[in-house]
Amino acid sequence: MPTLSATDELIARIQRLKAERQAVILSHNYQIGEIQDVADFVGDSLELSRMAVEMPAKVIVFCGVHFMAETAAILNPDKTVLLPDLDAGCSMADMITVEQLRALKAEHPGAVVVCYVNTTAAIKAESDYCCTSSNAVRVVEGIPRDREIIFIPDQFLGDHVAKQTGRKLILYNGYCPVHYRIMASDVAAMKAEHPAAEVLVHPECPGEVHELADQVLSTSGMCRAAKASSADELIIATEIGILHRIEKENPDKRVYASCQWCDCSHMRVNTLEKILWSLEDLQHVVRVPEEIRVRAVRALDRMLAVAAS
Ligand code: CIZ
Ligand code: SF4
Repeated sequence: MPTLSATDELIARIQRLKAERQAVILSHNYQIGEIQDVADFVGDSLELSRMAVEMPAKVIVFCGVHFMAETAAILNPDKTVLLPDLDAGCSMADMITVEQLRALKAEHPGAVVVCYVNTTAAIKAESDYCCTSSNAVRVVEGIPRDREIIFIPDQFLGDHVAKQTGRKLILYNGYCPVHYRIMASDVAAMKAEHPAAEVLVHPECPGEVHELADQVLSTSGMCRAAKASSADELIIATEIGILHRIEKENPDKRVYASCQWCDCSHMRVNTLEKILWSLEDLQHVVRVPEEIRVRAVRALDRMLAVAAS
């Protein structure tokens, strides 16, 4: 009998325990390749939120960052949601506090608050709508034109949505430090080197990078566009974990990251070992206090009612 490698052994133990626990493993598109490969489903946060509701599991091992697991916990109070490492935070989500949002609301009484999914449960509880990068434009389009809109926390996604919808949004100055490192000059140099490549840019990138894009898309939008593209080469401007999926799904295309060092340290803390420990000890349970959950779920239900674009 052939001997199993340590990684194969680890994966076999994860699969056995997953069945025993009636668990599913959900992975964000930015997770390391071996986690994506062991997961039951890989997607963006809108798809993962939907899967967390639809999959008939008792336990959800959420391989992503804290706000994503929290979102799953808000939507599934009867399921156990586990985050393999509690250090998987999000620098953008940490950029706005409830006090800061309340101050903004006090400055603009009557404004509708749209929060990006990259926020804490407490911020979602103070918001009217939640959105992801794949449905932000549609969420804003669905709000009556005579209402003022506060859009938090990502200024670059907010600016993109304002341009796409022709709406004037009240923006906040949050941003993702990983996407902020993606430089327009680097993307321009790559385009010069690969003039036939299609350029796919995430809306969290700075505005000058959007201007160099063929399409500005969420991560799962990028995966769909990569498959549909007639180009042989793709330049991808987002967190580099996504290259694993795009390369796997498009073996005939050459895929270039616009920034080799744009990896998110929060996304990287999850490992196969930590998934196994998470299943063994049912750790770390992500819970949202009921008083916050019931308020946050309204904004999330409105997000789920709007399709991805
Ligand atoms: O919504 C998500 O999953 C995030 C954070 C990025 C994206 O565009 O998929
Ligand atoms: Fe947050 Fe940026 Fe990491 Fe996404 S890539 S989890 S927005 S810090």
